[in-house]
Amino acid sequence: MNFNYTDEQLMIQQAARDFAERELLAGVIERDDHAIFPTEQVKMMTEMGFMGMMTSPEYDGGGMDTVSYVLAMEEIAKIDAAASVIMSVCNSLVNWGIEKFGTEAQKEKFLKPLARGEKLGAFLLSEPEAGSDATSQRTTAEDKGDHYLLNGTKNWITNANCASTYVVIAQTNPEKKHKGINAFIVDKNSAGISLGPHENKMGMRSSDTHSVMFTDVIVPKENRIGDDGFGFKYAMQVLEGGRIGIAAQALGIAAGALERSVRYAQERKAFGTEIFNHQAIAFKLADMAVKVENARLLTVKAAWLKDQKQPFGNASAMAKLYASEAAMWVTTEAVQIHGGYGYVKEYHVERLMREAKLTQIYEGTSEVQKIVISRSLIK
Ligand code: COS
Repeated sequence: MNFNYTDEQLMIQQAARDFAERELLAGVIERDDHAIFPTEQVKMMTEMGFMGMMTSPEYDGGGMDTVSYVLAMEEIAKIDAAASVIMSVCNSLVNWGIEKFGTEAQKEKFLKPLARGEKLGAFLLSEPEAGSDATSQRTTAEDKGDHYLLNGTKNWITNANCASTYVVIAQTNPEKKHKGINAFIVDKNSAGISLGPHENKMGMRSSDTHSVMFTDVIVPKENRIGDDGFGFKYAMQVLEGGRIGIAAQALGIAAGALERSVRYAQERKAFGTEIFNHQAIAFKLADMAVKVENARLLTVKAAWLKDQKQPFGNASAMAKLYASEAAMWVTTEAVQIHGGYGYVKEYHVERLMREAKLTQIYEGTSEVQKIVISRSLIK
């Protein structure tokens, strides 16, 4: 067993940390307040290769491993979790699935521009009535011979507006239930696609979230990913990888809250001494540090298993469950340690707490992760 990162992994971690502190920190409160998309920052992340970092060089990506991705995600999420989710959707929900299951033509046409960051991607699975119950897809993809006709509505779609390339999950043969579901690559500029208003969210406010409506959208047959009926399994496998990204994001949020709390506890005085010297605070920090470290170990292990081409679905569910619950707990304690200052925006921890909440919900709620983990116990 080797707990050391490679020189390359450490270099990526450092680059992400420097970038986040230099470029993301300054405007993060304002972007969150006014729900402003980080256009310039995303452009820089693209130039640094973060949007296609796990895609292989053969398809114009950075060819980095999942451990490097986790390290970069953690550093970016520490400062601006909304920027990190834009990156995680592109890397793990869109690019990875197309590279693993797409045809050569799909990779040439869609993956390469995504990996170069010229285009951003979005993954459209959730619907008004299909969140956790992902098999209940109401969006239909009618087989019309040489093309499919898409109709329906997708909800809470990250990158819905900024993306050019959608991966859409839809039902082709309802009588076959989940075995009738397909995954399609859809050009966002296709006729018949419209977006709902930007969602006014509790946290991750600057990420770009909308509902997306499809009305008789023509999708060429060659845009279907995998065999007919592969769509549900496709979504499940893509989410296995996605959950490592969200675990890393939750880890970053928790680690950011811990760092801020340690700093604050050494500056703030009460009862004649820095509050760090009060055991009530020091022990909170100790408990926070243990949770952050546990989250890191589970997340890096899931990433490592994926890099070793070993099964990682259960590990990613554990990492996502643990890291997101830890993030919620750690950020709540961080606000408590900061007292009144924690409840105002300038100290960042209230934002981290709002951001943590979403990690318990998206890409499978904590309860869904428990379904995955508990089922694996009796397999
Ligand atoms: N990889 C490959 N196949 C998988 C899979 C995985 N990780 N998980 C399930 N499947 C397959 C099953 O093997 C089954 O196939 P067969 O019928 O051929 O045996 C099929 O998919 C249906 O699986 P299952 O019966 O387990 O489906 P359930 O309806 O019970 O759903 C959960 C399982 C709840 C785990 C799933 O629906 C889920 O993950 N929901 C949350 C979705 C989500 O994360 N939404 C948020 C999106 S934000 S982008």
